[in-house]
Amino acid sequence: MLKLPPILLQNEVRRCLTKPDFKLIRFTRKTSTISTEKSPPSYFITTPIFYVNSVPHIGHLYTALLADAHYRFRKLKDPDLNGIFSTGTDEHGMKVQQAALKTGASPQEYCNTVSEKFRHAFDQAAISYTHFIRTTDDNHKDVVTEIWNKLLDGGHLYRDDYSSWYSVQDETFLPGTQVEQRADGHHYSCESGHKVEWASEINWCFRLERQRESILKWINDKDPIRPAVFSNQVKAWLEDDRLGDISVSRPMSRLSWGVAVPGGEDTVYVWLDALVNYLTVAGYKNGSVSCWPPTVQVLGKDILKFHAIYWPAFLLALDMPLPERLLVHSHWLVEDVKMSKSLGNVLCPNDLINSYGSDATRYMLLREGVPHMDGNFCKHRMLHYLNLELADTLGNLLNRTCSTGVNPAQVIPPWKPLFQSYATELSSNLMEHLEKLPELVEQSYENFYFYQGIVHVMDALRITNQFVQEEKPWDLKKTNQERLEFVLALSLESLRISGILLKPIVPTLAETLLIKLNITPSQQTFQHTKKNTWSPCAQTNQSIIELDKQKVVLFRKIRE
Ligand code: ME8
Repeated sequence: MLKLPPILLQNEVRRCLTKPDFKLIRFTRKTSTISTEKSPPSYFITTPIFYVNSVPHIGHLYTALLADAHYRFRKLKDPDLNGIFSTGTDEHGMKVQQAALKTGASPQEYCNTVSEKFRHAFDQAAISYTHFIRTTDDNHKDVVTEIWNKLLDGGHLYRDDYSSWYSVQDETFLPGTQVEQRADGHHYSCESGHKVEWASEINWCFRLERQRESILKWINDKDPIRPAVFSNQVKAWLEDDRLGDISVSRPMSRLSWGVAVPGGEDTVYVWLDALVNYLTVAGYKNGSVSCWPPTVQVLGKDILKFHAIYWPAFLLALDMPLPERLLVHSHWLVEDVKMSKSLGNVLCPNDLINSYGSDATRYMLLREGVPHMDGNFCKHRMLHYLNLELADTLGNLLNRTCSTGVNPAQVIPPWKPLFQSYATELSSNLMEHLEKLPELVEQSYENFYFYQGIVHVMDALRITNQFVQEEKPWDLKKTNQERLEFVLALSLESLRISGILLKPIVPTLAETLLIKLNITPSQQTFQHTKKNTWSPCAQTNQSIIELDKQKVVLFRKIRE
């Protein structure tokens, strides 16, 4: 066991995470100990856990997709990556308690049913999570109890009379300044528009004020919140004098569906319970975790305050390192309108997947969504992109270059130095684009700008189509066999590189493409996109690759 001075904690833990032989990381008040057993995961990405008061919609799927595409990209870069990707369902609290009551089922039965719907939707969309956590899992409840005791022992909790507005929909207390009375006489949250009720109760409070300066320092020093616009928002909240402490329990007489506060008559506030899920996933037990801190935590802008203020405050109180990055994304509107049950415009992932398939659904959301701005789900435009890009630009290019009319030998010809003599402005432009493509895509994907990465790939494919059009391989077949080989070698190389780079976005479609090109799984890594066939190292061991015999239709045009 190693004993580390607290000042070294963050750096040391990070260093240890990259070492092959450490297993448990232990955080205590003044020292940290790390036991030396086995290699811990070196990448840890999370999504929020979703409330089961209603069924999944495309907003939930989008969050999961952002995390999934990032995780898949990291695995593309490092196929041996030992990573954690967690998602799951948030099943306690007033909102879920009330939703269950309406159905007549017991809260647990109700949660089982809805949680399964989330899991099913994510499975259908090929979300490659490693952990699906439910807050009703026994091991999670044990962690919440342990964390509660730690906060109490550390002097971070106190009993107090607490009077405030409570929004059940947002599961949050709100000061009077954030509440407005409307013509119907009821009070509503100014921010979310949800109805609030007056609550006056004796609760446990958490000393949030104590952590204010440290959180600000974390944000200023580490700049962990992306995009920057959300960082500014958090700083403004932290600089507001009215921040105050927060209530972290509700009387059991009001809220029974949750984790009981040890030895009392209270239930743990649903947000403390929910945020602790990240520790449960990390294997928290007796103050130790097997992987910490999270590499990236993905969340929607609606829960920024909980993740950028409450969550770091809890971690600071526990003497634990803070997440490396919070990736905040904006919301999806449907045909320019906010999704809501009452408007009946909630888009369910299963409906989309059943109509268009998993890859198409993934492509639509990742192609159109940008983290810093609300996205508008316009079916007409999405179908246009799918047909234009997946069916025409990508699918048709594969058909053309693999058809027996153009490619009678059914091969990817090896690159020959004399191909240089056939170079045109367009082919040189294409080669240049393909050489830069991996780096451009890496920058985009790493920063969660998946749409940008996709655009770079589609640009390369569009140039490839122009190149094929210009070279007319169907004529070259009769006139110039060697030039035909050049055209096929370059355009199929473009498809190979694009196929690998599209794996995080449309995994099944990319796999079909790469199988057709006979690229073995071990040759489908990010490294392989950097080695093109005309690079000097590739020229020595080039051989003919036979195309797979199976006929494929990569993406069937959608006609509506
Ligand atoms: O807040 N567009 O759960 P939740 C994009 N249980 N993303 C959206 C969206 C939209 N229109 N609507 C929701 C909770 N989301 C808590 C979280 S975590 C410790 C506890 C996504 O079911 C987005 O990620 O209300 C948002 O932050 C999350 O769903 C809220 O899900």
